[in-house]
Amino acid sequence: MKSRPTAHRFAALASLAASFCACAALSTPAHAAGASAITASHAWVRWLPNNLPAAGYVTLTNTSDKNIDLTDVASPDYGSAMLHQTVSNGSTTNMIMVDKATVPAHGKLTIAPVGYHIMLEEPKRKIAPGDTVHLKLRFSDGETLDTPFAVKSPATAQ
Ligand SMILES: [Cu+2]
Repeated sequence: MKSRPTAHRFAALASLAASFCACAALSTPAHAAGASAITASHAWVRWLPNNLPAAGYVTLTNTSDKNIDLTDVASPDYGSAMLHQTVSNGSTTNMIMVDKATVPAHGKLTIAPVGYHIMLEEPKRKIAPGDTVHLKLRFSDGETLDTPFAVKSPATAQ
């Protein structure tokens, strides 16, 4: 994950996020061949105007009998892609950077509004609702999923 905390709207969390991200960057993903245990569905991006960060959402299904972590996200369409989690502390809601999210064995991880999201910043081209962007999702078993995400405006997104 590429850390660009200064570009983030929630600057108060930047130093915390940066320290989390440094740990994640040091871990080297293993590369293993084999059948794909993870499948992605309902992949979409909530686009926002005025260069505000976009958010990627996806449902990940694990057909294996072991927990598998989503450990990294990258995109040819954005300069920065980070896994974030929305957390509520009583009356306030913030988001923090996380270095992994677990897809349980024979289960699903739903990356959806209110829970996790993939924060997307620094678009490398003009991206608008109706476009398709690609995210590379890397997992703890060495698998990488190159996944198309449908770009939607907030008005049409569910
Ligand atoms: Cu975020």
